[in-house]
Amino acid sequence: MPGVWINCNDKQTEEELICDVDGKGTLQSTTKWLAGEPDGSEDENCVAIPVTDEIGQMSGGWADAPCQDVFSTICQIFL
Ligand SMILES: [Ca+2]
Repeated sequence: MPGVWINCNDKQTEEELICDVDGKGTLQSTTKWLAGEPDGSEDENCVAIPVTDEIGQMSGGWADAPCQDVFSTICQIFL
């Protein structure tokens, strides 16, 4: 699953999602998981937005993935 990182993880405590969008590491209260996600338990502790096709269209939701996967990172997104 290719994707882009959004700088959220549950490395410290499983299922406690910390998002470091402001450099402070805030516990995330709102999530946008895709259907069936998160599904990786302790093997997948970082959060990505999957890229759904070869032109880079994003799925719009989140999926957990192994933190060592090499993806690009979103720095800012306009909604
Ligand atoms: Ca996890």
